[in-house]
Amino acid sequence: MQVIATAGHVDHGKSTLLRALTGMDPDRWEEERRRGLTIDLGFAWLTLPSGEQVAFVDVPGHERFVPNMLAGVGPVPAVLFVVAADEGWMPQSAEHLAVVDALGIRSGLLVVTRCDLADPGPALAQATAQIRATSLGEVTAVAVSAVTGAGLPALLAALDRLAGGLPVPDPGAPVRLWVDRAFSISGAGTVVTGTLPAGTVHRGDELVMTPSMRPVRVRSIQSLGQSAEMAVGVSRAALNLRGVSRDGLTRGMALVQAGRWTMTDVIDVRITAGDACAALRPDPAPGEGPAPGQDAALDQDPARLPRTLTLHIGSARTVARVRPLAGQHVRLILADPLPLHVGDRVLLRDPGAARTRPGSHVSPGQTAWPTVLSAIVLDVAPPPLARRGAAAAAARDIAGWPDQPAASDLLRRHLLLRASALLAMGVSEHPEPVTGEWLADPGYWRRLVGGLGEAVTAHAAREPLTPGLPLDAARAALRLPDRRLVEALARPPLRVQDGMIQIAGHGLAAGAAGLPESLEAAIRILRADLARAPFAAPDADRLRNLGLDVQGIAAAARVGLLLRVSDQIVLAPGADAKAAGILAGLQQPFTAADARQALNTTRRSAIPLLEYLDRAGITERLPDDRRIVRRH
Ligand SMILES: Nc1nc2c(ncn2[C@@H]2O[C@H](COP(=O)(O)OP(=O)(O)OP(=O)(O)O)[C@@H](O)[C@H]2O)c(=O)[nH]1
Ligand SMILES: [Mg+2]
Repeated sequence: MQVIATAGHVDHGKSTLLRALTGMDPDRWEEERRRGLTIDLGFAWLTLPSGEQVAFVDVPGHERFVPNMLAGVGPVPAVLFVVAADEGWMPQSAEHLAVVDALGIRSGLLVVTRCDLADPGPALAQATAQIRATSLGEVTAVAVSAVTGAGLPALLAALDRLAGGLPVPDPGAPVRLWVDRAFSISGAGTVVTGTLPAGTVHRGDELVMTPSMRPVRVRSIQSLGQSAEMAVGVSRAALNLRGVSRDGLTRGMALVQAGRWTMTDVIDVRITAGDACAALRPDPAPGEGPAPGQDAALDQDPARLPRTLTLHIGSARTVARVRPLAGQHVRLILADPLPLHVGDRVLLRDPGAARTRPGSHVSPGQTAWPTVLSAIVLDVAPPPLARRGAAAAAARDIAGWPDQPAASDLLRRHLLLRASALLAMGVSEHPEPVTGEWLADPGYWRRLVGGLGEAVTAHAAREPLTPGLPLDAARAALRLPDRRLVEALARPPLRVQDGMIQIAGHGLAAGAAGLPESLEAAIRILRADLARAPFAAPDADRLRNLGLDVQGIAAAARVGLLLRVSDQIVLAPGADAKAAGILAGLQQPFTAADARQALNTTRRSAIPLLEYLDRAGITERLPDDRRIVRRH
């Protein structure tokens, strides 16, 4: 199936053409039929000679109903651009073309209607010239009369060629069905209809309804009036929903696959260049200022954008407050959250422009007061702009990004992202997680590795009593959201043990602590002794033989390689905590002799160690000389 929307000025024959093609009346309302005017979206379909089915979304041409037109054309890949032979290019011809261009629609046909009333030549030439300059480019043009039937076979053939050449959307793409109608059928319950641009909805699927994110079950599917097991984008679909009442369901809501979209009300976008950019600048005096198509002024001064714009995507629209960043980049704060991906294209209109625009004449060949801007969503979860200069910095972040940002772009800005969050942003390809589902910017991760080493060393120097830096303290110091990231960062000589980051082995890697190599070597040997007997402090002879004098011991203690218990007594870092743990296992209070025995050491080592623990508040010496462990 293909879905094609009509476009064109009021009364140019869009609905009549669809009636002639399909035998169905797209004007559904009594009021529309009475007034001969399309107000809301209409739907009709046919099977082409090739067998391909085409669904049409018929839009109103009247300028008052442009928002309805936008809702209809928003999610479709192709248009039938209608111009009446007897009227030629008119204001809403230009406005609808600007919309099509802003949406980036690349496929379509030009249909010059009412050619029984006038020579189609001039209208055709005029329209072709206008269309050529847009995303549609060169299109096939067909002149028709709905009254005489002239040109209709040629139009059907052209539709077949168009339908056959349209890209086939990914059936596995995440589902986002923009609701354009919601109603209830007695006995069946709630039904929503919409255009599914890509992906697949099966009968029985569970989707969520934005913005409430309430889960709904697809009870049954109809497409083009027929029951169906599934709808595969691109298609028109009517979904009968379980678990939701008709109340509160409106156009602009979307049915989405859980976890595949980011509901957001703050986005960073790139305003794309084009004729439409001229619309949002004051009109230059004749003969000066940028010609249409030059967006130089916008490039330099996004502050000229109105403070608020209306944002359209799919069948949705909301008010967007504009916060200029720099250049073409702006932040939009949306009045209502929308399910968005990076790379999404949104359309921006100046609601004030409709009141001020000329409304009457358009000279041939001139692009009439384009009223829409197109923007590409670059970030659906941009960091807040807190500091002064943050706007310029934010623009610098995203200025070099492609229109379809990749994981590496987003990670450079966000530093850390969960793979699931990235998927909800619309990016499924990503580098290997650093742990669990955490993805990290490589440069940031390298800085973190260094940062953790510094934090652990500084901690060891500051608090030689503790055996290492607790994971949570490290997490806080590095401002990380998850302890597992700290564990993933620890690499030799750091290691994770007992919920702490410790310096592994007998000290830091050679030279890492910044001590003379001979001193570090001596310390390594000493630490090997202490690994075997943790509370047997080396005696004076041993220290002298190793060349460890008072200054050397002090230096080693400062960088956390040794624990200096007293002038004569040195142990390995962490010996104090280890001793506290052992002593806590004794019956409290305990004597110095009990402690010496439990620690399997000599009185010479045990007494200074106990006094050290007293000073550190780990043990407390009672008036009767016995001790209790206060904390460990
Ligand atoms: N003579 C003649 N009249 C036509 C032709 N096509 C449409 N009309 C008439 O033009 C008028 C407008 O036609 P519609 O089909 O309602 O136009 P529309 O583009 O759908 O208008 P909106 O939906 O309001 O924008 C009607 O009176 C039609 O009968 C045609 O090929 N020949
Ligand atoms: Mg109509």
